[in-house]
Amino acid sequence: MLNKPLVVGPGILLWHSALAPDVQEALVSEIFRLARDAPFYRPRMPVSGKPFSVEETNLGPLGWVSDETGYRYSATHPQTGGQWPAVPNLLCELWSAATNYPAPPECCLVNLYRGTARMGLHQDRDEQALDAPVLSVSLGNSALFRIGGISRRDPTKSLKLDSGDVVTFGGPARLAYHGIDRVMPGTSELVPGGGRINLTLRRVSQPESKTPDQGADRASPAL
Ligand code: MD6
Ligand code: FE
Repeated sequence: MLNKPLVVGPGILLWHSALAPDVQEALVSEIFRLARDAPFYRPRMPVSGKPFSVEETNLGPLGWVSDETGYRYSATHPQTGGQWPAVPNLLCELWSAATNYPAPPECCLVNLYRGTARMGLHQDRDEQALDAPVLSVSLGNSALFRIGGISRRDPTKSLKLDSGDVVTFGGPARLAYHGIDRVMPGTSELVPGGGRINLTLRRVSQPESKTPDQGADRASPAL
């Protein structure tokens, strides 16, 4: 399913054009179809309640949501109160091929960038399973992705992400700061109405251990 990735930095892997154009097209139409059940909405910043410039929805048993009370995972859509649609099989297979993680993703956050939407520098750290990488899929217009280190003040580098690109953040990069500086208008015709879609897949909870040994290991890590 995947070729050899480019190592962008420690723990950061990039598969350029991992998804063929017909697969990208099918994925985008599937996302808009699923979004009829779980519509895109604008999350709000903790405390201030300022709306995000990005619109979001989720797929999977847990959705990542944000409002005045903070960031959290929720089994239900904040507006409809309904459960999130399931993660499409293709994405579960991609997760497994790219991360080798022994359990399926629990959250696929869908970010929709229209117009001048962007995403500030942040860490993905609301998950218990920090041993699992985060996997991101880019669809539609190209974007300038900024990646730093685990301190906000660490130096950053910029990476262009094109439609069909897949990135994983794991190990030393799992808590690296990152964000989207800018989406480049007119660089793709993939997303109806224009813009960019990013899918971010995550394992949220620590999987149940498969053997008593692994369980003992997690309960009392060797010191
Ligand atoms: C985006 N991506 O590409 C936003 N998070 O629109 C992310 O926030 C992200 O690309 C964790 C790991 C990879 C990512
Ligand atoms: Fe992120």
